[in-house]
Amino acid sequence: MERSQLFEDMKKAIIEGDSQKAESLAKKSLQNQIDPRKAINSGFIPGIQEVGKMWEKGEYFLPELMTSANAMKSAMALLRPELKKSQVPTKSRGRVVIGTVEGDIHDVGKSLVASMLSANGFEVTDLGADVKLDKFLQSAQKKKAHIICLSALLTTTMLGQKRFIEMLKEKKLKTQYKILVGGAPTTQKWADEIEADGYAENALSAIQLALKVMGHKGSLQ
Ligand code: B12
Repeated sequence: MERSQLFEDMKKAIIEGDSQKAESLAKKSLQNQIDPRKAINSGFIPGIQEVGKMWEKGEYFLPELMTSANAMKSAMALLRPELKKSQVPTKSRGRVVIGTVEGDIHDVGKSLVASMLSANGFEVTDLGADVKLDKFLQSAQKKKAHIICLSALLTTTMLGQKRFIEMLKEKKLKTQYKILVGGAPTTQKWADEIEADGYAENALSAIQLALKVMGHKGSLQ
């Protein structure tokens, strides 16, 4: 099967919320030795993005959104271990605490960023979704993290990113960590406004950003 057709089918499986199909296509891409990052970026992500557009247009409702998100998760569950296998460097590149901020249950993008960071040599503590701001700080202190990644997918919850940075400033801890923000409604402008240390619009640029703030000159493996 042509790669472009495979990617098209992956997109379709997510749009149709067909978990079984998404899994079998993920398996097929691995059998055909397609880089899992390519399968995610060219097949599955365009699918979930299309679902977002259909929701905006009122063509899809919450149940469809959920079945599509589940199909995305099924595919990711198969591809995630392969991401790790393919490229772990031997030396740790830094410790990262990541989560989706409180009030927000979207975790697909955050989990993707976490998997890719870990595949690229970062030691990642994934706190999950709907994470209390205090918990980010407690975990960062416990793990002696270098980077804290805050994901937010809602215009309401992105304010949690701002509050977290304010909290660090109040506690005079802002300079101890590099704070990275991301998620669909966030932008570089927003990151500058709230004085985050960086913003990235997807998982690949998130790795580059993490390497940059850690002072690693090396590019992606
Ligand atoms: C799937 C989905 C859901 C699923 C989530 C399932 C799950 N377990 O994650 C379900 C059905 C549960 C859901 C629920 C809701 N959703 Co929803 N959802 C989506 C949808 C379609 C896709 C999100 C997704 O997974 N994208 C794919 C991933 C790969 O992309 P991503 O998350 O953006 O992540 C990438 C980058 O942003 C970046 N990134 C992400 N995090 C981070 C962090 C850092 C530090 C960095 C550097 C980078 C980074 O890298 C990632 C990988 O490339 C979006 C539409 C959209 N355009 O985003 C709406 C969307 C986010 N949802 C929306 C809404 C309104 C809701 C609900 C409020 C609906 C409701 N009425 O109940 C609830 C929210 C409940 C809550 N309290 O959180 C709106 C938000 C509108 C807004 N502006 O606030 C959106 C934009 C849809 C829309 N167009 O209206 N949703």
